[in-house]
Amino acid sequence: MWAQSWSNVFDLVAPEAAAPGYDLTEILRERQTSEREMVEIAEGFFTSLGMEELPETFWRRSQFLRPRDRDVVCHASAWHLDLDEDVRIKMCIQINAEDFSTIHHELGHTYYQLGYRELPPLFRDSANDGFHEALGDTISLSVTPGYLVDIGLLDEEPPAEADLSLLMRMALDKVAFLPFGLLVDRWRWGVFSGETPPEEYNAAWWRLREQYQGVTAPSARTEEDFDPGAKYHVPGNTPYTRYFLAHILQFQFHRDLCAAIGYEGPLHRCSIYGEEEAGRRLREMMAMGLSRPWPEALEAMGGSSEMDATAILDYFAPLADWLKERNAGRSCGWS
Ligand code: X8Z
Ligand code: ZN
Repeated sequence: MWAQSWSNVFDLVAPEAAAPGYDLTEILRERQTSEREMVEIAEGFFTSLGMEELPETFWRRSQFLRPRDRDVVCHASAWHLDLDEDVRIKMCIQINAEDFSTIHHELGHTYYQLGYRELPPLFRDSANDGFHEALGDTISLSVTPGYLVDIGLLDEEPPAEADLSLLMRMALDKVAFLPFGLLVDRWRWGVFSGETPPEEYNAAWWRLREQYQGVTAPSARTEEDFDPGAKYHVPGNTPYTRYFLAHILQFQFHRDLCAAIGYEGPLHRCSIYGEEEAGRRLREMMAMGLSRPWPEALEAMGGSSEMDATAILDYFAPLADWLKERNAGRSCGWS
C-alpha cells in the first residue's frame, strides 16, 4: 500500500536470463514449518553467534498467532517489559519468506534488549534508534542460500546464475525502501513545525511520495482523505527515520562483520552464521547499549566511526552493473 517494498513487481522486472533462485515461502509451506518453528530457527541463528537461548517466559508470553476471538494490532513489535529478562514479541505470523525475515528483525530487538540489560536503566537502549532497527535485519542478510543448505532448509545452493534474481529481490525490498524511509518523517516534521498547514496534510504527503518514490496516487485524492494515517507509525507516533538509518547501517554491519571473519567473496553470499568473531563484535556492541556515543558503538563493529552508505553499493554491485548495461541509452527517473 505504501510502496515501501517493491517485491511484488519482481515478475515484471526479473532478469530474464537469470536462473530463478529459490522460493522460501514454498519451502516453509512444503515442510509444514510451524510459526513457532520459524521463531526457533531464527533463535538458532542468534545462538550460533554465542548469544543465550531465549528465556522460557519469552515463549510463554509472546504472541505468534492472530487470536481467533478478538481484534488485535498485528503490526510486528518487540517488547522489553521490565527492562530485564521479560522480553516478548507480538506478531501474527504467516508462513512465508517475508514473515521469516520479520521474525529475525524482531529477535534483533529482543537480543539487543537482553544484551544491554545489565547496564543502568537509562542506558538500556541502542546506540541510536537506527541500531535497534538494524540488528535483526543484519542477521537476515546472512540468510543466504548457503546458510539455508547448512540448516537443511534447502537441498543444494542454486547456481551462481541465480545471484542476479536474488539480488533483484533483495533490492526491491531494501533499495526501494530508502525513499519511503526518508519521506515519512519529512512529512511528519513539516506537520509538527507548522510548515505544512492542516489543509495541506494529504497534498503534502503525495508531493513527497512523488518527489522521493516516484509514485502517484492510484485515484484522485483530496483533503477529505488522510492517507498518511493509514501507516501504522503515524498514528502510533513511532519515529520513522530509524528505519532509513537501519537500511544503511545493516549493510555496513554486514560488510564489517564479513570482513571480521575473513570473508573475501561477494557480500551477498556472505553469512556470519556460527561465526565466533562476528558474534563477539555484535555482543560487544549490544552490551554497550546507549552508554557510549553511537560512533563508538559503530567502531566496535568494524573500525570506522562514520556511517557509510557505500556498503549498499558494494552489496548490490553485480546488479548495478547489469542494470547499467540493461538501461544503456534509456533515460530513467521522473521529474
Ligand atoms: O515497523 C517495522 C517493524 C517493527 S519495528 C516490523 N518496520 C517498518 C515498517 O514495517 O514500516 C520494519 C521495516 C520498516
Ligand atoms: Zn523494528
